[in-house]
Amino acid sequence: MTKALIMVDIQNDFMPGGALPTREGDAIVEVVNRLQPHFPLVFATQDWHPQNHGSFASNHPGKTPGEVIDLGGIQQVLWPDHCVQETQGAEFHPDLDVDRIEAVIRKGTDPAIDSYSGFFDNAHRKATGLEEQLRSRDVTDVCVVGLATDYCVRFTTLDALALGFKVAVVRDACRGVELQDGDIESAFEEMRTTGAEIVGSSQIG
Ligand code: VGL
Ligand code: ZN
Repeated sequence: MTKALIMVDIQNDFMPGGALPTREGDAIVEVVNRLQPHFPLVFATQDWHPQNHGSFASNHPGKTPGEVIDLGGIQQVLWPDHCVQETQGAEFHPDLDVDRIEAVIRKGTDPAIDSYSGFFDNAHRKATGLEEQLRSRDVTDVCVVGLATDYCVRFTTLDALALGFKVAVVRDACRGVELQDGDIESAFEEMRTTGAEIVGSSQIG
């Protein structure tokens, strides 16, 4: 049995003041840094969009962030431009410890489809390589932390469960977008009823 920590999208644009902020997203950084030494393996995902990405409202004339469109046959929430490749907003938070990261999985690179999950695009057509990375190191248990609870943390967790990993999500090491009131709480509830254990950071180690 091997455990891995998966740090989801701990990037500047998801921090307060960023392009797509989560409330108090910066508060998770010290919690995540404290958790890292408790895991033999640490992975990170990075939202990494081209400027012409289909999830950006700016690429759909007349549309505004928060609206939902059909993008290649699936429902897509439109977002402000965020995590554009090679920009400062796409970089990890400057205080995040990155020295122990085994691999960074970049996602959302195809302009035609979004990728909330660290494992697959939103239509489950293409894998990112994270599953192979975990399997090749005999990982059986994953612990998910990061941003945003109601999007990328949620879909990464649901895919990890579907792939057969034992999954824990650290509540105080996650923050959400909360486009609608209650989105964060329903995300935790969905992850829990699907099979993830929702824990506090004090329960780790
Ligand atoms: C995310 C919305 C758009 C996330 C990424 O990291 O949760 N949310 N892109
Ligand atoms: Zn994105």
